[in-house]
Amino acid sequence: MTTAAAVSFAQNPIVQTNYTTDPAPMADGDRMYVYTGHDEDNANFFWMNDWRVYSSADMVNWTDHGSPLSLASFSWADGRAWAAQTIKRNGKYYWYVCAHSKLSGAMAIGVAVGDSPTGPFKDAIGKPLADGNWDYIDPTVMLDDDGQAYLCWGNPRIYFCKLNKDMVSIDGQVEKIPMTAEGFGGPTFSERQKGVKYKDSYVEGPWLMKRNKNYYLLYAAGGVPEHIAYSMAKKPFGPWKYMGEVMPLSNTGSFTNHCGVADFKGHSYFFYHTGKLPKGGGFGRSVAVEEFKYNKDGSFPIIQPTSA
Ligand code: FUB
Repeated sequence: MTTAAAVSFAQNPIVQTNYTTDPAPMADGDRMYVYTGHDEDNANFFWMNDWRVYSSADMVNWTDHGSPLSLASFSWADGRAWAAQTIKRNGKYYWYVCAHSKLSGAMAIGVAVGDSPTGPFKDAIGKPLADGNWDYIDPTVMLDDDGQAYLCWGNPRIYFCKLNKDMVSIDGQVEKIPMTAEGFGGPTFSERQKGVKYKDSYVEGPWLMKRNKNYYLLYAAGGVPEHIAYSMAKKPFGPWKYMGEVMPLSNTGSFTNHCGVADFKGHSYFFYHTGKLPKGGGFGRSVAVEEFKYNKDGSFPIIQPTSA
């Protein structure tokens, strides 16, 4: 019989010493790691230069592992160290990032590799995995039970591809997921292009995951400010069914939100960001976490942010 760890609550925001953004949790061994972006002090835009790592054995006390990955790690990158996610395969850790590309002058998706969850990390291939579009942001990665890995990203549409077993090359074509109202809430992508006001639909920050036999895509939705919504599918590439809100709009002090979900020691955790540190806000964000339980049918409950 597995005994679940005692329920414990971190103080939110979980990091009080830096502005941290776009959390991507990864449970590995006895620790929960969280890979974050990093807002600069007194920023007036997402002028971000590096990514950071934190870990905890109890979800209360967090160790700061510093910044093992930055724009300087990628010869092709010159700005906007935006959202990222790390995954383990065959003892190696692959950290998928997005950043502004000096090759294309637009945004690009890259990948770094390391032998430990805290690095050191280096650019795995010396060039972007995908480059050249302003909406090439916010990569999320998932390793399926059959060994097939998938990568998707994008704002305001979702690009989707298979990864080869090496985790650093794309297998086949990059596809665009159909942004239907059935899949992602309304209005559709083409309606939005014509100026129809955002309501529930996908914006950015996808988080692709599998639990039991269900595939989930959580994402920032709705426009400005963002809430978190999700869709479910029976296959990793859909068709997706819009399921509704996970974290509704509330007074978090940040007009963006960005989530990551992971199980750890028998508990389920939802990470997100707010503007709740002193002098924080839309460009001074901070990672927070809430424990939750899935509904019996596998759907997500409504998760409210810590109010104070
Ligand atoms: O942190 C920069 C950008 O803000 C991310 O890429 C988006 O998801 C939003 O959180």
